[in-house]
Amino acid sequence: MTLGLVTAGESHGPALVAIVTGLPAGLILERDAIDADLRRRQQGYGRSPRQQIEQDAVEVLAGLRHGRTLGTPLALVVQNRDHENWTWGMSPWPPAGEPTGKGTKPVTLPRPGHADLAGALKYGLEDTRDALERASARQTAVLVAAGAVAKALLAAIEIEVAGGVHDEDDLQRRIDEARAERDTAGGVVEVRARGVPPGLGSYATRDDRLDARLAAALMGIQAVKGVEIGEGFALAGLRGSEAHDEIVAGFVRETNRAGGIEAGVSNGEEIVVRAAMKPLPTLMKPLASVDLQTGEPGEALVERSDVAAVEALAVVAEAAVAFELARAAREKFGGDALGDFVGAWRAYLERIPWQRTR
Ligand code: EPS
Repeated sequence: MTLGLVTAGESHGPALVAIVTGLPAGLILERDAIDADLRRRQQGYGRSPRQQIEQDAVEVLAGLRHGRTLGTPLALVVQNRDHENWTWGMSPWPPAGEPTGKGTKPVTLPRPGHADLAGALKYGLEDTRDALERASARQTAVLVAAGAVAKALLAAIEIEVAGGVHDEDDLQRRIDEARAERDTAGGVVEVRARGVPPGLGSYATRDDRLDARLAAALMGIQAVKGVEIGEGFALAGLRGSEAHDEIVAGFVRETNRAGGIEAGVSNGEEIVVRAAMKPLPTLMKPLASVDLQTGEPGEALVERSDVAAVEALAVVAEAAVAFELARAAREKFGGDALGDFVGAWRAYLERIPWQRTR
């Protein structure tokens, strides 16, 4: 038993879609809780005016009846309100009538750092919009909806996941300065998960390792260029005697430099992961580029965008971590009905001599 997730959707297309498989039957979902996370993702300093157009809210098309999961694929949808300005440009079918609205002219000046050039070369595109629309971080909206579902499942086994900005102190100042210079800014976010029992993930194969999965999930978010678990990169400079977390009575630790994961397996301490976001690649003062049509030097595409989306990343990273933890928990505790899943978790906690401290 495992959880599956597939998403689809272009930034200015009609809607974003996620299908979550492998949920147990009988999990109660709160629409308000999902929508609250969608709103959190939209807020934050430095976002584009796009966020005043969108009012993200979840729609459920399948897998739920009267607020309870059916144990069948759960289909989630978040509409793109901005699509009404792109009905010709982003029409799924050949558009009727004269070009009107946004996205009608091909984009041929790729932005360094975005998917434009890679997509054009790889897929043989003449209009980089065919790449950038899907590569856009807009799709993180529906990932957050799936993450909210994962958080509901984790709550049933008393796991809580929370993301926040790591270098909060000077973030706003850095964003203000970047905006004033028509530039962009990045930052670091941190996600913590409390209540994770020892034994999620495995050292058996690379694909089972919880740290590898969390890193892949975080790296899979747009603009993330670095991930660390616990003290991560700083551990490399320490001696072994300073780097590891001694085991004390109850099989718990007094320090948590490992960030709650050893050998790819949770060890019962808080899980701590960080993700570094690069400055966003759409600049109002564009970098050098080359026109895909003419081969002539030019300046990269300039279009409406965020100055920074670090606070949004904190919410998205929280969702990604929650989804991976829920997936590992489904693999460990299984069960077709929610009660089976929770019962297996309880029995496991009774079996192991670990003393739960939080
Ligand atoms: C994005 C570019 C901007 C962001 C977008 C991600 O879109 P637009 O050009 O429509 O303003 O606002 O993020 C969202 C729309 C969102 O909801 O997070 C990009 O190129 O990745």
